[in-house]
Amino acid sequence: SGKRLRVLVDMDGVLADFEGGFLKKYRAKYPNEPYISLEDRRGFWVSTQYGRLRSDLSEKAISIWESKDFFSELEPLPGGVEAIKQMAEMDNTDVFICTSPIKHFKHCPYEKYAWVEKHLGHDFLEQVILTRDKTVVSGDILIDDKPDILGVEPKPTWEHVLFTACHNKHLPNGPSQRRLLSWSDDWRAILDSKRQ
Ligand code: BVP
Repeated sequence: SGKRLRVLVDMDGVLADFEGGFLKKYRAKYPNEPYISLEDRRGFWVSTQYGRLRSDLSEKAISIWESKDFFSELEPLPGGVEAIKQMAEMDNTDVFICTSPIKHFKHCPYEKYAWVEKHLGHDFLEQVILTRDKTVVSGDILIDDKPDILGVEPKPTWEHVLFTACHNKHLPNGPSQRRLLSWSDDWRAILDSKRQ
């Protein structure tokens, strides 16, 4: 009953395994350099933590996700593809993938579309929103692993549901911030809680 529910789902760290894909390719390209295990990851920005490890490692990290085939070859995170397909088939529910491309635009935007076509099908390309500012996109829920989602709109329409990732799992939960622990968690209950 009531109006349709609009769900925005982030891509890196929620549908696609950015952290796992990064670490695998970083270790392959720089086998003699130190690295940060997924267990030791803290903070959203991989480049920042690598830069603190040793200042030259920030640019080495950046070189990984700026490389051709990085985004297209990311593995799906467990249950994500199935969940978003099921979400899209629910009554009165509109689902969009809302993702921020890197500013090195040679490969990333193209490969994000290629990933969606490969894993979710050609028709799902209609649901892709590429934006560097998610606060100007309207929706009821944004499922995203980035703890702080800021932009020019101080009062976004969506409730941010924090998707648990290696870099945010130790953060204390804010007063009102809800979490989705994984795609095995009860995402249907979170959606239902927003329906009128
Ligand atoms: O495209 C991803 C990778 C990039 O930022 C984008 C995050 O998009 P959302 O998940 O918010 O949609 N990215 C870039 C850096 C460093 C750049 Br310098 C990083 O450390 N981590 C990261 O995810």
